[in-house]
Amino acid sequence: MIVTLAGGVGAARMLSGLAAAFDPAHLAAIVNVADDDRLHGLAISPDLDTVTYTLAGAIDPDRGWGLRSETWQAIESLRAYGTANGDPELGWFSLGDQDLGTHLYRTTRLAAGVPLSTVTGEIARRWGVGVRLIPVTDDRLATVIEPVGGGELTFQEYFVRSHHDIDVAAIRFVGADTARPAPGTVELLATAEVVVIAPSNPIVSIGPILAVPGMRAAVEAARDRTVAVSPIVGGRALKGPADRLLASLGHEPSAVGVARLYRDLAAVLVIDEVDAALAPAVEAAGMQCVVTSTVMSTPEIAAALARTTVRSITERER
Ligand code: FO1
Repeated sequence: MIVTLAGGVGAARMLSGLAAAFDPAHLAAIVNVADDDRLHGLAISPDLDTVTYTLAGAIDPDRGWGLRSETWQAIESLRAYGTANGDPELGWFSLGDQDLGTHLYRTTRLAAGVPLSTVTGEIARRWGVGVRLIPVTDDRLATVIEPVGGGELTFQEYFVRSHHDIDVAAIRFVGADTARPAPGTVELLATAEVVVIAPSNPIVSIGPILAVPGMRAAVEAARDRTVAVSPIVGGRALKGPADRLLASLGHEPSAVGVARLYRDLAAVLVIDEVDAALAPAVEAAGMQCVVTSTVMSTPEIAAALARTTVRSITERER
C-alpha cells in the first residue's frame, strides 16, 4: 500500500496523481479533520470532501473546493434572511446546493451513531472513489487559532471568514490529548510500502494528523519508507497561508524550513525545481532531497510527481 497523509487541495491533487500512476486499490489516505466544523447544524468535513470530490473528478477546478457546476440557491436564501434580519454575515461559509446533500448525509449518519470513518467510506462509495479514505480520528479534533491581540477563532473563521489575513500568535488542536487514531490507520502506516506526506500545510493540515496520540510515533517508525513533498515553492505556499503561518510560528518559510520540521518523519523531501539551489541545505538538515516539478497544474504533472515521489523510496539507495 501507498499511504498518504493528506490535507485539502494540494493533497487531493497529489492523490489524483497517485491514482493515475498506481492502482487505486493500493492507495489509502489518512485525512485531516481538524478543519471540520458544525455550521447550521451540519457536520462539514472540508478536507475529506475536497479529496473525495477531486478523486471523483467532480471538484470545481478553479476554486479547488466544492463541486463543479454547483448552484447556490440554498445559501443565497439563507443570506437573504440574514440581510433582512440584521445579520449580514449569515451564510459566510459558502455551501453549494449539491454539496449540501453530502453534509446532510454525513450529519444524519453521525447522529445515528455511525463513526465518521464509516460514513467517509460510504460517501467515497457514492462518488466511485477507489482510494481508501480514512479520517485520522473518529473523535473530536479541532484547530483553534489564537490571533495576535487575543481571542480565539475556529479554523474556518480564520481561513474563510477572515480570509486568513490576520497575524497568528498560536495554534492548538482541541481534542488531541484524547483522540484515538481511526481504526486501521496505525496498522496501515506500519505495513505501508511507501508513506507520502502530501504537499499540505505542515502546521494546520499535517500538524493535527501527527497530534493524534500514536500517529507521530507510527510515522517516525516508518521514516525509512516515508517521503514528503514540500508545499512551499520559492518561499511561498501555492494556496493558503502555510508560508505566513510558518514564519509567524518561528519556522523558515522555505523548503529548508519544511525539511527541519519533517526530518524525523521522512527520509526524503521532494522540492520544486525553482528551489534546486536549496537541495544542499535540505540534505544538511538531514533529508535526502529530490528536485522535480511539484506544481500540479495539469493531471500529467501530478502523475509524474506521484511516480517520482514513490520511486524516491522504492528505488532509494540506503
Ligand atoms: N473555502 C473558502 O475560501 N470559502 C468558502 O466559502 C468555502 C466553503 C467550503 C464549503 C465546503 C467545503 O468542503 C470547503 C469549503 N471551502 C471554502 C474550503 C475550505 O475552507 C478549505 O479547503 C479548507 O478547510 C482548508 O484546507
